[in-house]
Amino acid sequence: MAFELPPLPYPKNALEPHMSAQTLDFHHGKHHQAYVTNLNNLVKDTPMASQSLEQIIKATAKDESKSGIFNNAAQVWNHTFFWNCMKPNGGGNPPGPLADKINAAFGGLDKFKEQFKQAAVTQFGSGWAWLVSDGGQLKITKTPNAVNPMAQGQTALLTVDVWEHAYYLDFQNRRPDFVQTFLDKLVNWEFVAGNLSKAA
Ligand code: MN3
Repeated sequence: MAFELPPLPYPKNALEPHMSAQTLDFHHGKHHQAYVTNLNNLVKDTPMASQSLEQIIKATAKDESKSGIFNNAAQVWNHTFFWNCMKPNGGGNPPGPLADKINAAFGGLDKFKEQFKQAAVTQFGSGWAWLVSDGGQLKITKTPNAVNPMAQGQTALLTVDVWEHAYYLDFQNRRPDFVQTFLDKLVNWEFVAGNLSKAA
């Protein structure tokens, strides 16, 4: 059973004006699709073809000789997760229990946003910024290229894609504006809270 590109969880124009249909057309329809196609080609006729993305990511994360498989499998997973981290009319305040955790870990939502944005803006080159649960502790991290928290034993709660293809059509070089818009207008806090409840 080959890996398939999951449909977006909302219509392509549903995140406008914050993320354009054109961006999602390329980012989901071309970039995400390419990772799916590459992964299928790389694992074809191997035992990995019948494994889950999670199994493949964990098995290849620390094996240099499998970096092609890791990069494509992780990018398939990361993008599906990223789409779910957003929703139309997103942003606003996290639900109560998650808000309490964020307050305890970062000193409030505004401070969390500052630190998350700082991680996203200072990831040099391509990569991702994350909110993770690390043994029950909330932490902000950033990773290069395809690397994701699963590879380091952490549970991903929220991510933003900071590869240029994620924002160039809408924001050109203004990554800080993209990340601020993501935090203020797009984050699906209910999805984040659901990830936290599964992690605990
Ligand atoms: Mn991307």
